[in-house]
Amino acid sequence: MKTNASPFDAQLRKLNAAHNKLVSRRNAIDTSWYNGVFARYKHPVVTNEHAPPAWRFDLNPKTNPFLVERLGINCVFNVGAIELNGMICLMCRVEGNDRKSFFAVAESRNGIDNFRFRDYPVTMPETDVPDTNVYDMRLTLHEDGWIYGLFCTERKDPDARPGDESSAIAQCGIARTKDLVKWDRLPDLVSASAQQRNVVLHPEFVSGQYALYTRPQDSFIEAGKGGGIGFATCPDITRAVIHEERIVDPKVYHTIKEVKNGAGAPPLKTKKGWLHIAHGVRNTAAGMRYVLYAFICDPGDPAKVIAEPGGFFLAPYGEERVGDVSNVAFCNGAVMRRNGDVFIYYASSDTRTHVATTTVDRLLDYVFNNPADPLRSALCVKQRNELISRNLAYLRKIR
Ligand code: M1P
Repeated sequence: MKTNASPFDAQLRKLNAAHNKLVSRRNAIDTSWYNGVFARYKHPVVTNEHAPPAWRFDLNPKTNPFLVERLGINCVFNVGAIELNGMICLMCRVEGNDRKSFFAVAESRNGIDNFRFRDYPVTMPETDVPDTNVYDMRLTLHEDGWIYGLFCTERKDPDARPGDESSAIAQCGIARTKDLVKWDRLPDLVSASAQQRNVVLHPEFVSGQYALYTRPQDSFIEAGKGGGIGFATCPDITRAVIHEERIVDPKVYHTIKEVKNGAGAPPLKTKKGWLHIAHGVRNTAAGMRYVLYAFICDPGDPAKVIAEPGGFFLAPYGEERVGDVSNVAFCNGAVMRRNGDVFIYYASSDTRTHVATTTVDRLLDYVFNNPADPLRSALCVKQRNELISRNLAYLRKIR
């Protein structure tokens, strides 16, 4: 049938149809993957293409006769996550074509597909020192009743030499809300560390204080001396000052976290302890490789690691390996439902966001029963031989 639609209208219809199709698409478990710990899914849950056309195009033919994309979206990754009013809400790091990131909430009822952005991104108030870039928010529903968003605020290094347009200072921004819409910005975290990224607020008071997992760093990229996931407390989150940052999970030579590591999602409260999904980084000839790993802290002492399986929990797989920053898996948000289902949101290669689903029982089995890294090849062979011997003996017995 012939229509009289203008090229503008026809193109806009195409854009809207493609967007609707994408945000309504069902997701399904990727059955090509199995490790008994978590399920992967066929499709990412949020991508740059999930951004509504109204965020990218001027939709008025008078002011945009060629329907040109005015403000492109490059990628959507590193999401905080929370369950609110029956919806799984992701606090997305949305990066425009101009490289600046901002926050926007995408929500879904089942946590696996049909994520839709709210009409507007988050308007995050600034402190007296404007942020150049903000990213990687961790959402913590704290027992004080507020939802906190701790994120990285990045600004140009005031001491950068003339001509150096790359040196930056990363610090921890803090804001709080009740609804993810209206935010109160609090002063940035004050610590002795030159750089501070990947700071996570613990959901409960510890000895009457707010408790933070930190990542003290000497320089923007390298962890430098010491390094690892730190732990610190402060009495007042509205003027958060920390002094000692005790390293609770250090970086370790020749492991998946030998260059640096960082806390990920706020820890999940389980009957056996505080469960963490963190990230570890090692160097390779092709650049840094970021993977996720897991550990659990004492139920009564969230600064004491009681079990940590060796190796990675989740690494980039298939197409996840390639993106703006390839070979990166990164997690800063997970949701545990009342029934024990766990949704782990992770980004691949600083480009798109995926979900991995599991249950708290499987995660506890993983952290307590998968062996620790013995740190030397000979001991790794011994560890594997013991597994094989047990298996062969078992198989002989049941045949
Ligand atoms: O590019 C990989 C990640 O690099 C940084 O993480 P970290 O501070 O541990 O090095 C962050 O910029 C993160 O956003 C990014 O995904």
